[in-house]
Amino acid sequence: MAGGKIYSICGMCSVRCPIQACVEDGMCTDIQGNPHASGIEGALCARGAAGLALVNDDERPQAPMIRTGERGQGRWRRVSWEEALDYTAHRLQQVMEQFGPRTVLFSDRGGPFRDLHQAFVRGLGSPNYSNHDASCARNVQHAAQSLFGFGRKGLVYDLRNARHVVLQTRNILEAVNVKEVNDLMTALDHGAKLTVIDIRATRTAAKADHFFLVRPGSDYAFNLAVIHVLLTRGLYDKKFARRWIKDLDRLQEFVRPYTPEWAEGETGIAAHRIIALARELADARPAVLWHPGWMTARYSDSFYVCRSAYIINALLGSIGAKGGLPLANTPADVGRKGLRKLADLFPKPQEKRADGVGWRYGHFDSGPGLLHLAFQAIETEDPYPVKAYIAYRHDPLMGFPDQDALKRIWRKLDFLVSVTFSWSDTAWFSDVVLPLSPYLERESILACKNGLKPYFFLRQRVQEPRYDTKADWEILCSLAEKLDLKPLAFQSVEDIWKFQLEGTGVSMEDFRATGMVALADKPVYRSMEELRFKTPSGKIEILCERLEAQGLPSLKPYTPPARPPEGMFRITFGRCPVHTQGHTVNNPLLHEQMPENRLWLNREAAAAMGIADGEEVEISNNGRTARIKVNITDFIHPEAVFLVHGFGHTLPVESRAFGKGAADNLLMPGGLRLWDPAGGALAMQEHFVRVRKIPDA
Ligand SMILES: Nc1nc2c(c(=O)[nH]1)N[C@H]1C(S)=C(S)[C@@H](COP(=O)(O)OP(=O)(O)OC[C@H]3O[C@@H](n4cnc5c(=O)[nH]c(N)nc54)[C@H](O)[C@@H]3O)O[C@H]1N2
Ligand SMILES: Nc1nc2c(c(=O)[nH]1)N[C@H]1C(S)=C(S)[C@@H](COP(=O)(O)OP(=O)(O)OC[C@H]3O[C@@H](n4cnc5c(=O)[nH]c(N)nc54)[C@H](O)[C@@H]3O)O[C@H]1N2
Ligand code: SF4
Ligand SMILES: [Mo]
Repeated sequence: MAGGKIYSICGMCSVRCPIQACVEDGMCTDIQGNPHASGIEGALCARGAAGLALVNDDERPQAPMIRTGERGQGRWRRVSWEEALDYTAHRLQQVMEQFGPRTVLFSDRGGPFRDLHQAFVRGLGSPNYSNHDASCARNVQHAAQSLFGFGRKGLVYDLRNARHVVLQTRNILEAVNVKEVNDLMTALDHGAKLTVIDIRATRTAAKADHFFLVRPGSDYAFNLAVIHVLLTRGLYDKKFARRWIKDLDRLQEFVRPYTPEWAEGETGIAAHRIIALARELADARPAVLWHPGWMTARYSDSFYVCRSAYIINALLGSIGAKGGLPLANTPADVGRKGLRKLADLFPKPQEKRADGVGWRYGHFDSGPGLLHLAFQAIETEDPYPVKAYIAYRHDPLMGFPDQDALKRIWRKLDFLVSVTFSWSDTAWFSDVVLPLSPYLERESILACKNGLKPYFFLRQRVQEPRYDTKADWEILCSLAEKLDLKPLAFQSVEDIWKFQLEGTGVSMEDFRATGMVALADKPVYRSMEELRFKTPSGKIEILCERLEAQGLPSLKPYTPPARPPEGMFRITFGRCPVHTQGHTVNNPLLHEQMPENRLWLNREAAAAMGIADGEEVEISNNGRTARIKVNITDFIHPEAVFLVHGFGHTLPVESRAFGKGAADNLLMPGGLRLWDPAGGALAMQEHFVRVRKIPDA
């Protein structure tokens, strides 16, 4: 590791782009995108470029800590790894002996490295592995499953080859995935059209051919009208529909009343514009990609918005099509063997999940379940108590609504441990903090990316840890050893890699040239005939038995979103290009780029309250109050205010982020109980906030 180039994987957000790091004298000097990775071609986003600032930040946990004061008080004892891991293993053992292994809950950030985490939780004998996704993309996941029988990642967004891309609740140029941005820009260069549907004009909207500023929460009406036009005017792909869509007649009947003229009243978008869009999409089909959304934990009908977006794609014949949403290939789909799973080292626990997923709620994906329902189980002890919680690179106190309620619930835990590379509200509230090495200072297990051209990839350690921090495998395999989970007690990462590669025909040597191992020579577009949808009929099912069995409609009639009460606004939120969620706000470089968030406020609303641009205002909801400066603009729907998520930090250990901007998640009292029963995700935009001018002191 003395010098040269090392291929690895970015860890500044959950996209995990391939990178190339330069090393001199064992120290990383520069990072760029991996030039061999298709769609990356050397590029990184601003956050990826700030990876070294993370490594060099001394305001991150530098050694294991055990709490000495009350939870959240911030009084810590710095301990050795030996003591921290012994203590953690001992406390977990205590809980498991007293209440049973099922009372241990674990959540992470999902993604390609989760196999190690799942193995650990299985090894403990708990069914309660969960992730962040109830606060992110679960509605999209469940929408895909309800129609296709497989999840959202069973389809690829073929942006590069699309002729028309529709982004609805998707700010692709600011909520960044480098490959997606590059692919979209390439498509636009080649003449593709871009349509953006948002409640405010984003940088993505600035590049669009068509921009629709919709009433917040009315997207379902918009989409139903598009379906209406496609069906009543015969603009849909009839051949595809006949072959692949079941119950089209029921859809036809259902959308009859949802005319564009009706939708105009709901969405504020002129009927003729909706009709024109449907026509343009029909002209471009099947190379059309109507994005089903990503961060869709927003409304009580977001699941149905995602579902309707997928249905529009199906009507345009773009499911399975080049330039639309072709089928993702697993290694098996291209005749190769996938990585051997660490989770298979242990039998699958037979116990029911504490969140009720898979048995009480038969229509949800039991993979990661639904974390807010697991939190509910901590509170109610129904179906059984949950006594220990491992928050693994996860900060629910910022990522889930209603921090006060969640802290109240967590007080019932006997043991709470956080594994993280930065301070977070959750880490601060934990009993033990196990500091993870930042991604440049650790290696990870091997991972596989399914897609048109599936590949294995490797995160390598670029330099040795600056502080007393450890890699995931070091932490979990040591705990496994102490807890007597022998099969997972690997002594080196090479042993893990060897285990994973067994039977794949790939060796570690094969990663040397580019850090990745492609499993196919070129992108493979499998034909639809090679696929049977994993539904009972083998087709795309408009009526979903699993939903109906729960008493939930497959085709939900439209209910208009509540209008904000006088003087109040719907809270909306999202990303900015230079920060990731809540954990980069204190990064020295990124903080410099954007030290605080501002509240987007419509110009007329601001004028009515006598508020000037840049002025600090008070926002509040049911006794929760924050202060934030306003950004006055014509380009946001007057019913909404918008703020970038992740600000408003209050931890004294983060000197840069401390007290800057406001936290949207604090303005959502009762939000843990507001969720979509059909899609499972939280409905975090079903809150109204009051904006007040601060009287002169
Ligand atoms: N109110 C509101 N709530 C939201 C959102 C919102 O916009 N508004 N957004 C939602 C969305 S889309 C998501 S995905 C969730 C995110 O919620 P989280 O996943 O909790 O958020 P992060 O800040 O990405 O990461 C959590 C912690 O993991 C630590 N960490 C440890 N190792 C790593 C690593 O290798 N890489 C990274 N990146 N972090 C590591 C970070 O230091 C951080 O403290 O929040 C959701 N919640
Ligand atoms: N720079 C950066 N990139 C990221 C992340 C990050 O933290 N920073 N996080 C990653 C993660 S975890 C995720 S989930 C993705 C999220 O990716 P996106 O979902 O694309 O990002 P968001 O900014 O959350 O939301 C997208 C847009 O939805 C709009 N919106 C809000 N309400 C409505 C509505 O009612 N109707 C419509 N049509 N639009 C609405 C918002 O104004 C916003 O512009 O980004 C990923 N990429
Ligand atoms: S999108 Fe940016 S921060 Fe996220 S993994 Fe890629 S380079 Fe890193
Ligand atoms: Mo997300």
